[in-house]
Amino acid sequence: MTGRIAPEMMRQHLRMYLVLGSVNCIAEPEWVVQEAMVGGATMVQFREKGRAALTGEPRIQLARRIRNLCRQAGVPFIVNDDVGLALKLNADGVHIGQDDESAASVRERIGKRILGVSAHTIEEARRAIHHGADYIGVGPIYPTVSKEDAKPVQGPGLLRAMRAAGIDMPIVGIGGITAEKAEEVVGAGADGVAVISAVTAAGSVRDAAASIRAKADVI
Ligand code: 3NM
Repeated sequence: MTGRIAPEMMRQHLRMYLVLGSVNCIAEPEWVVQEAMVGGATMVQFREKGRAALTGEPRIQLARRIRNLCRQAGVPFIVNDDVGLALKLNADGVHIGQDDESAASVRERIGKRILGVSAHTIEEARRAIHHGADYIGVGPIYPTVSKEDAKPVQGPGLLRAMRAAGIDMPIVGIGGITAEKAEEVVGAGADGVAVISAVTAAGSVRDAAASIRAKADVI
């Protein structure tokens, strides 16, 4: 790749974005990733957070194994928050929140890799674009059990408001999204849906990913 990712390509990768860490998984995270990709996951984010999260070498090893699975499947592998880990593993990109290192400084460090930034307001979205984000994650759209410090629920209205305000960059909705809700999120203007529990806690990971993907594909 010679330049930064084209927005149209980014939109495709965002269609069904699996976010996970070992804490989110009942089964082995590697198996969850594999099954979700068979079901149709289009991008994967390694987000090893929470009280029982792995640290040190086991965390790095898990990230590396997930990266390898993503590579084999041709699915972009994104690391949450940790730029050092992303560079060490030569990940395809990094996702950061508003409290992490500034987007402009992360952009400098990661070069042309994918940069995703969480945004909860139109103002934050504009700043993220200005600082070099390739996509923004907007949420929580619905109530979530997967993020302890989640902001107040925004509803799909925030997506509509962002599009109405002229924000045309790639957007993924996140927070409490299920197969039943995916269509509404995409209908409100998101290019795709980012999910944790609807896939990681599903009886059939593969079927859950497939049904979310099918709903997110209907634009
Ligand atoms: N970020 P689930 S909500 C990681 O609002 C994350 O920025 C959010 O998990 C945000 O699909 C969230 O299980 C958790 O609700 C999403």
